[in-house]
Amino acid sequence: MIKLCGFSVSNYHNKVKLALLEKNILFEEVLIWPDRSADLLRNSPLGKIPYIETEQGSVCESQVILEYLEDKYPSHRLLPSDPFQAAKNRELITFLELHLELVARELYAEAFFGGRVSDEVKAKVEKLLTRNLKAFGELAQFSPYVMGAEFTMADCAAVVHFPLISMATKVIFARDFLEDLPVKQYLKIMSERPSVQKVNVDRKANQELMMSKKKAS
Ligand SMILES: N[C@@H](CCC(=O)N[C@@H](CS)C(=O)NCC(=O)O)C(=O)O
Repeated sequence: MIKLCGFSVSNYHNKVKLALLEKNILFEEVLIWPDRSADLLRNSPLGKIPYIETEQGSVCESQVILEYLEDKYPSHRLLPSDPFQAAKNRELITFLELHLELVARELYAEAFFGGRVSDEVKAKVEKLLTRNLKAFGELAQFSPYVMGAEFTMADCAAVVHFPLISMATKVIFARDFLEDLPVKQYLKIMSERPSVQKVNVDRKANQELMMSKKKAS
């Protein structure tokens, strides 16, 4: 059975978990903190989670894992079967991760972890996110899913990344940068899916565990 290794507060961990749940793949979850332990680095050389363990070995990087799952378990497809439409789906994922989430991630130290981010970095993030969100808005459909009438791989990414981008920009710039897109309505529809409900319940429990660990240390 596949083991999903990571922690449930992580958006990338939850992206993989959503794909596993939506594809009805049996899996076991193993709690791994990004503590740079020898065991973690052996499975994920950058010390990042999630990674999965399969009978053939481990695989890290959430998008690579999703592609592996799609190849290995072709039922309950998350990518359109038409190669062009599949490419358009991957295009959305690249925009979500490379051009939105990774840019917003620069804010997380101050937005979520009590650190400080320089004014220079904030200005750069504001400029890039403004430009990239406009471009993403040209591609996304929200009808009701990001790529149309079906839940796809792009939704596994969108559902987990939007809330963080929204929260981080609200904390740092006092404005939700996603407010011009129908993201609130989208997330409300998505929150009715059992897979999303499971991810949200597990995330809250993991958040509480993190807080209690922090208090104890
Ligand atoms: N590109 C990676 C990103 C994974 C990632 O950034 N994971 C974070 C948790 S959300 C992490 O492990 N951070 C610890 C670190 O970078 O040391 C993926 O898609 O899996």
